[in-house]
Amino acid sequence: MRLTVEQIITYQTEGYLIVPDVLSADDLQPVIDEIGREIDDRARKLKAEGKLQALYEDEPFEKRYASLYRDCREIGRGLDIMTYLGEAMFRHLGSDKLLDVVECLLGSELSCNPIQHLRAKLPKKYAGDEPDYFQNVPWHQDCAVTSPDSEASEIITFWMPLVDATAETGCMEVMPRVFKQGYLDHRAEGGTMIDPDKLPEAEPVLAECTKGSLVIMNKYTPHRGIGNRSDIVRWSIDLRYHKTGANSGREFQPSFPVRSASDPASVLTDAEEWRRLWQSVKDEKGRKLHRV
Ligand SMILES: O=C(O)CCC(=O)C(=O)O
Ligand SMILES: [Fe+2]
Repeated sequence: MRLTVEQIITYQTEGYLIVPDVLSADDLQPVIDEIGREIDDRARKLKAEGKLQALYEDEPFEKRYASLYRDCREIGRGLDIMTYLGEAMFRHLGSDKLLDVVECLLGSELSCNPIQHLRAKLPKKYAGDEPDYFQNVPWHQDCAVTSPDSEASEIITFWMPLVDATAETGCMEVMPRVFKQGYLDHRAEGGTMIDPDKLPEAEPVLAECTKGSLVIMNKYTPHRGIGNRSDIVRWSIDLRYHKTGANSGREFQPSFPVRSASDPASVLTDAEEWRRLWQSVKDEKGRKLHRV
């Protein structure tokens, strides 16, 4: 799928764009299955250690993790793309359907940015007494999690849910057009967030997004995740892409070419190599990732 000129203009003027039905259920299934296996492995390990009693094996992907988390929060410790490093996820990062859309905004020399996350937003009733920001990301701009030397780079966020993201399950909320103001001051308490005194007065828009659709955002677009009032986990993946050669905002983490018209052989197709790249920076724990 290619973006229409109207969609590109909307993205460029509003600072965000919802693109329906980019990926099919079949496209996402290998990723979902792989996450399911990772959750299963973690659950069995915790059970063997006596930290979990029930495995909830009969519960579907949308529910099982919530039951496990309610019983043992350790199930979620460090659960992210760069920790479990799955083959299906690697294929997803470079999938043609996704990159055809990315190419419409960034051209044909594309790299996958290392700022990429798998998120499992839990229904409120399963998260217990946790602080709100554990599940709901407060108002921020994604540039706040990049280093300032990447200011000149266009780093675009591609957010995609693995279940329908609605006002009930906890979709994102965005502030249209505000990206034109550039970087707003952030503070670090309670999650990286725009300084409440500097929060623009723009009318926010709910970015509801079905499974298979995308929310695309400019790195200066303020956005937040709203609470999950449903019974299911709001699973989502957020990826970022930039033009190959641009500063990624995380130069000490691995970026890699996913598409190149000029040098197709430069594209990373070996999941093992991708794993090695991440494993080689794992020792850098504790390094400052956010601007504030
Ligand atoms: O998934 C969410 O609720 C927030 C995600 C987010 O801030 C992002 O993808 O940049
Ligand atoms: Fe964000």
